[in-house]
Amino acid sequence: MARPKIALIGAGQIGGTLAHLAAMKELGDVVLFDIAEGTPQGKALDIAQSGPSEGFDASLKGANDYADIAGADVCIVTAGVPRKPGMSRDDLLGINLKVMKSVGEGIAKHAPDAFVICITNPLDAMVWALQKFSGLPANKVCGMAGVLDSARFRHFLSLEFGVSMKDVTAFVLGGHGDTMVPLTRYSTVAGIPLPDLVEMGWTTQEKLDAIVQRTRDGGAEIVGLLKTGSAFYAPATSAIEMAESYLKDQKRVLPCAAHVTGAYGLDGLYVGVPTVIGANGIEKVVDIALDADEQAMFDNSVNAVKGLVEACKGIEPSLI
Ligand code: A3D
Repeated sequence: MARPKIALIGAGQIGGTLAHLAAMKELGDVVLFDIAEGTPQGKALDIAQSGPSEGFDASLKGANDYADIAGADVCIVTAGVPRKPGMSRDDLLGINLKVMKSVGEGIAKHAPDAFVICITNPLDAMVWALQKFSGLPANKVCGMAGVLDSARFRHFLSLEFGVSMKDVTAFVLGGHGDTMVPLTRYSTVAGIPLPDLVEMGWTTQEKLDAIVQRTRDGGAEIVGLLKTGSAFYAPATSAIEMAESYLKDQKRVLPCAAHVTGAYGLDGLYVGVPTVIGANGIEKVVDIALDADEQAMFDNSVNAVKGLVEACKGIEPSLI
């Protein structure tokens, strides 16, 4: 059986890391696509030459022509522009929307059966636009944010409690941005919910609130440190987790920006929710009950996403 084909649209910081991870995990053969001539070719060659030491079997190719992504099983989209210090994700909307148009058309023409994972910011609006531009089924187009946001939350919680990250689970809902909703009562250490850990004296409510805020600001903290771009190692790892669940039909329960219709009272909006990812793409949206505070935070996040979607329609009337 032929190896799966993984097309990475955008061969920048995240794209290069995705290619390295996909090859090392032998998820399939990799095509790195970018408009910058030489960049995807150079990265593909460099990563391929790590193969003898790593011992992986995967081919890597760099491309500037969409024809090279033909028949891809998975497309991961990072094409566009990242943030610089002082910028919000939303500041990227106009420029990255144009990029989504060309990417959506390229995928529709050459890889219409792919499972598409968008990473380009502002995430929820860009994945919405990418699905519209590509015309692919909504269950085959999703966005990566929740896996990263919950990984950040899990990392900070493991530091606070002095326990392995493996035993910390975390639950983050809503849009990828300042309005994301980390749900503490669905986040646990070895199954013990965070509010119980406050009662047990493992931490205080104040410290927990500070961790929630640090999670919301997790991307900006790294932008401030790097100064020249945004996070790329953990974003790449998070998207690879989603791609692997699709390719191996693992049916992982992962939070991602999915097309939500019916659940959470939504009608066709892309927003971060828990999903099941398997061979049919987004196979299920897990609709959990929210209490009044959580619902208010979720509504606030949904409204922020809706505002960005409206802004996209204002710029690109074909999306209306
Ligand atoms: P960067 O290293 O600049 O790579 C972007 C690449 O896209 C560059 O190589 C460009 O040449 C290429 N590109 C630009 N326009 C096009 C086009 N029309 N077609 C094909 N390629 C093009 O950025 P990065 O890899 O650090 O980040 C990529 C995106 O991911 C940015 O929008 C970030 O804001 C976003 N991001 C999202 C998250 C989430 O959690 C959702 C996290 C981190 C970064």
